[in-house]
Amino acid sequence: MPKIIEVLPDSDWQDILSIESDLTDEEKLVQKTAKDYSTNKLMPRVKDAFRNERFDREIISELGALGLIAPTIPEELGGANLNNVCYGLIAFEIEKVDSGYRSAMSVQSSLVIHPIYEFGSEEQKKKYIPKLINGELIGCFGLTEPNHGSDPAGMQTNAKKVDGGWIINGSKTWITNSPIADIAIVWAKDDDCNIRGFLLDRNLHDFKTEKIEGKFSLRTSETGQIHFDELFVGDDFLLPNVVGLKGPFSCLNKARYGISWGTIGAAEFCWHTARQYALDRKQFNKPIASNQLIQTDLVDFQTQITLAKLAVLKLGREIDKRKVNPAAISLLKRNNCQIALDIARKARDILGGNGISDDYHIIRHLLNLETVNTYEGTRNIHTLILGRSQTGIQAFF
Ligand code: TGC
Ligand code: FAD
Repeated sequence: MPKIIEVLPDSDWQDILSIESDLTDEEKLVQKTAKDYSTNKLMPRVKDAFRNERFDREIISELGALGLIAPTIPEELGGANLNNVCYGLIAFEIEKVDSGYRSAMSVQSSLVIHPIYEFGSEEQKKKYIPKLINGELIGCFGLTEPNHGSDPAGMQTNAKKVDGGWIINGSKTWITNSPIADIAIVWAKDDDCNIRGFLLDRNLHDFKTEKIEGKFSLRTSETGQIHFDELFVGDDFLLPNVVGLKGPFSCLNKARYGISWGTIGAAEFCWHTARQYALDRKQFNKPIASNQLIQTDLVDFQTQITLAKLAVLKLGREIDKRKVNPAAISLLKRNNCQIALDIARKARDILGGNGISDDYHIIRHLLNLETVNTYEGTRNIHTLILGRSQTGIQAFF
């Protein structure tokens, strides 16, 4: 008689719902490539980079050489033609090391290459995408302004149509990679108040970027401002195939999806580290893991992470079918950022005093996740997007 249920061992605690078995061989291989790179090349650098508030530029070239940038782009433009689940698994493995490194990969893939691919001319695609994919060029995405963060519709950056091109005036702030970017995708309002996208090339366009110093979060990532003062941009540098906020928002769909995977990578690192610490650390003559209060936290971590991973895998499969309600992306961006932040916070407690030392990495994840919960739409904004989606009533203003 065959057994009705095969009983699996407790050694499967890390993947208690066998989520890995739902991945294809190709997806497993991509995940392994990203994991090996992150473990062997990113982890040894991260402590020093975070302490010194430094992004190592060559990381983009290394990611490019391994095919880990914009993996969903077709081969003729230099991409690996992989699915969105592969993209998510890459974000998961990189953010297990550091959210700042995942940010660099996300911005390059979803916010720079994706808009050129979706909205650019054939010339723009051929000229820029292969070099962005192999990491020869680095890009940034300018939507947020000093007076317009959650509400980009109010942006003040203006693009005035003139003979042969456009004159751009204004400024952007909190822009990942702007100080080191060769290319900037910039969103500006034309004289009819329509939002237009521009591809600016540092070799041809004199835009100024200024690094924002003193961040206590995402310190391995360069963040800066961008200033445009009567900047002339030829017609060839307009992204011709989109008008309106759906341009930047459709890029954000892809990036927010990546964040939903990445934050679970950071949370998983904190969970595994806290579990091992709780097994090794003895107080009152026994491992702290033998206390019910500590086990409750570890089980809550396991539950939240398992459910979040399952959900984001389902979301990836839906995106691969090219059918998704953006509110579903908001649901997981909002949920997964919050649970990762909560897990990092509690995991830090489990490590006691050591929890605040960067030798154990949890405090760095906790500080990083403060940014991840804010950028690409704050928790409040995703709450209001979801509230509008289920009631039909917008409550932004
Ligand atoms: P709303 O009226 O809702 O929409 C205006 C137009 O946009 C379309 N749309 C979307 N299209 C595709 N995907 C989506 N998710 C879309 N959401 C809206 C919509 O259909 C409409 O199109 P049309 O043709 O009718 O004009 O616009 P609203 O002004 O009411 O928007 C409200 C709100 C709050 C949802 C929106 O402003 C918002 O999402 N705010 C958050 C801002 C944000 O996320 N900023 C992110 C900046 S980039 C960043 O943080 C990068 S960090 C990178 C890193 O380091 O990893
Ligand atoms: P605000 O919009 O001023 O919000 C402040 C607070 O008010 C938040 O808690 C918000 O939830 C709340 N709030 C606002 N409106 C409402 C409302 N209607 N109802 C309830 N609560 C509300 N942007 C880019 O364009 N490109 C980038 O590459 C980029 N990288 C970033 C990197 C870092 C490290 C950081 C910190 C930010 C980055 N951003 C980037 C900007 C980011 O997207 C914005 O910070 C974010 O969208 C929030 O905007 P804000 O900071 O202006 O906050």
